Amino acid sequence: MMWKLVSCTFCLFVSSQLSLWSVWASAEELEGEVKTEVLFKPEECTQRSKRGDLVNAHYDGYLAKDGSQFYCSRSDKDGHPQWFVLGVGQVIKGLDIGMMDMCPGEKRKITVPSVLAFGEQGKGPVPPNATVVFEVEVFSVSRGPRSMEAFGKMDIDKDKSLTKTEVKEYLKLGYEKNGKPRDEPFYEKIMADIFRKIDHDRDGLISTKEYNIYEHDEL
Ligand SMILES: [Ca+2]
Ligand SMILES: [Ca+2]
Repeated sequence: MMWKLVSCTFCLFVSSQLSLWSVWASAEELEGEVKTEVLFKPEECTQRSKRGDLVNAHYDGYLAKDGSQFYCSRSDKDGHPQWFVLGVGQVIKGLDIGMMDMCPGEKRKITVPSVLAFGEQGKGPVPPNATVVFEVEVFSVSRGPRSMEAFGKMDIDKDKSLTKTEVKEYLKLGYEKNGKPRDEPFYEKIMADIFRKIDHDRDGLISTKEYNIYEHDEL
């Protein structure tokens, strides 16, 4: 099948997740099954992704009907892999489901029916009622950006709020521990993304309340 590039600028991420939250949540009630096919699985699997994990991944999106490509994170946003919290509606429902239980380094092909993707309306280059296919590659899986255990580790001065420096140090440690230290701009991009999503009152700090928004979830 010919994978034709249509657009790489289309962004799946929900910039204001809260307003669309109910849309994703209601999709749960509808019929539709996500199909996953493992394309590559590393021999060693240190950490499997689960709900609430911070995941770093590339994914390319295609329309199932003709294979045309509508999204590619490899060329969008300077080619940086995407960061998101798995299982909480930061990506389309089908990816939240289809990306569970993945190892760092694993690649999957995930087929998502429209009810768990862009629905009856479609979005941007995705037409109404379209089944979509994602080719996903996971780079890292970090446990519990939303676990209070992780919060405690990040909160170096124990004042129950996280500064950018505290979060950055935590991320750096994670990358260095995995033998993959990154440069400063890399961390800055991640920080901007994390604070945009979590620091709802925009005071430059992550409070326990902002952090713990998903506390009812099984983390
Ligand atoms: Ca602190
Ligand atoms: Ca805040």
